[in-house]
Amino acid sequence: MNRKWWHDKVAYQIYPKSFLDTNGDGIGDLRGVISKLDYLKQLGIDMIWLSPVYKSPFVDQGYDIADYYAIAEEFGTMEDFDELLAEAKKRNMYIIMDLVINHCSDQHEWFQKALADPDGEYADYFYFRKGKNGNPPSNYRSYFGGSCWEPVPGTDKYYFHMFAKEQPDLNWENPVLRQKLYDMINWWLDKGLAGFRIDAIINIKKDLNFPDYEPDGPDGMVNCSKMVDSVDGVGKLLEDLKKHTFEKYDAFTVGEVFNMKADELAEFIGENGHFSSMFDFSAHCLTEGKRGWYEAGPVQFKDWRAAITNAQLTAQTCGFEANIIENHDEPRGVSRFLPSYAQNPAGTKMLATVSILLRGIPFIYQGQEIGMQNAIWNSIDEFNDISTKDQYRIARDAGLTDREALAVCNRMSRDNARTPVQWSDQPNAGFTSGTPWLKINPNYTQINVANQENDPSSVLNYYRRLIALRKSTAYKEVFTYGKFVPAYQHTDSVMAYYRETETQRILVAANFSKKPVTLNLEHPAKQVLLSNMEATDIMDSTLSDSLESATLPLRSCEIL
Ligand code: TEU
Ligand code: CA
Repeated sequence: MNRKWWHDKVAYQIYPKSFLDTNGDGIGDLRGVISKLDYLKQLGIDMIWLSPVYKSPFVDQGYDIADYYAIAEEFGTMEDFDELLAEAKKRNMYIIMDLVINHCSDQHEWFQKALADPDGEYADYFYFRKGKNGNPPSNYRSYFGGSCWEPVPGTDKYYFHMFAKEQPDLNWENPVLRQKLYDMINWWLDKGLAGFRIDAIINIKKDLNFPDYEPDGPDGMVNCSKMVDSVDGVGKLLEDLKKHTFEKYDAFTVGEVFNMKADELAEFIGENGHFSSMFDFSAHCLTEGKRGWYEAGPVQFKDWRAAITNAQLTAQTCGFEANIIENHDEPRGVSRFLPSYAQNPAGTKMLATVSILLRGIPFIYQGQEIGMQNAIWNSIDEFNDISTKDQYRIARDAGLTDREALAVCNRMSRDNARTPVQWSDQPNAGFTSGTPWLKINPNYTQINVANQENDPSSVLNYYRRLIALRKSTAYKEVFTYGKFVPAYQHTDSVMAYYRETETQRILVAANFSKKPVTLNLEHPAKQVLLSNMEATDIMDSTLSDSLESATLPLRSCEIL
């Protein structure tokens, strides 16, 4: 496998709106990001993914772009952005942006021109289609609820959108549009961007016949992902995209890809794949119901372990996946993947260890490094997220009471990840001097960066040690290129694996149960590199007594 500059990088996702506000309007901004570059550098971060900062009406928090060449006023100016690039460069850090090109905002000039002339050239930048017998052209349900088709005012046509109606899908069959997108991408790369995280990209290929499918819900509609599953040819589009843009710059790309066909991984991230990497969502998809997450139950440990193990084994046959615990679309990992008795600092460190040392590129989501958790939401009105409101509505329609539907939103809402970063125990968690745009998790008085800075045993300082270990001269090779080998999978509650090269073997072992567990070591251990437990830990003492240990006692994370 050819080595690439990004293989050994550790990345961090910033959701700018909730990161740090510097002018008191309650909205995080680019100056806030600039002011925390040293903090991120100290954490060990090499690469920053900025969720969208382009001009947008924010119907879907910036994933609805009105101008690909402009910075949202809320976040600052192009000068701020250029300064961010320069300051990152000074620190040897890379910036990647979000690339949202399956759709744009209905406020984008292209769409406005299309509406003004529904038979003109701009209408062909989108999918404008006539209805069928007074109905929309097909029976697809959009990801955010309701039909994928919205009437074009004053005509007998509809336009197509897989997300909100304010996010019309772009017509990738149109070469003029494609060239405009390529020019835009190259314009950003010329500025010095290191690459992109590519949004919802699998959706760009449509079946131009838009055939009806068997409904999957009482609304008579079918999830529009059904069309994505059924159509071929996305690969050709992706290859063309890469050839005209990323490839020329040796840019790093990480795809947000759901609904890929199982045997296509190598085509996506192999040696000459469409992307440098793509996110492994296999553990997150465990809670994906047919019509979204409203019907999903909690994640079972064994399913979680199997999902990650399988993803690792598959990925290492061809390339590098990007590993996450959470992102801006998912609830907080600590609240989701840890049993309630382990939702404490020791458990948080355990989850971090298992995830960060996997084979692939770790992406840490803002606040994860201090163990931020889901918030408690008391009413549906406290949420801002468009998809949460839709899932609540579907849940109510399906017969759940307000309390039950609210409970699901508490567990699964995307807003759990979007509450502002907890910087200190000062008012508004040090995020803003104004009124925060979204509620702050009241646990900020305990969980915050300032508290953890000075506590050597904090989650934050553990993350620093963990990342430093991964990147250390002695172990960088094994953690970057070492094989992933699952271990102790017969145990009920232990997630364990080796990372190995020809000369090194490292065991990562985590006990998710309430009881202590002792592993009979297959390979005697020589040294403990890192433990999520305190220094007095039984594990450390056992091993220092006899440098060749045959057993490994793992305490339960129930112990605080
Ligand atoms: O998310 C896309 C997404 O999460 C899914 O809807 C996915 O395409 C679908 O489940 C496939 O089965 C991205 C962003 O991360 C998210 O924040 C945006 O809201 C969305 O795209 C629209 O741009
Ligand atoms: Ca601000």
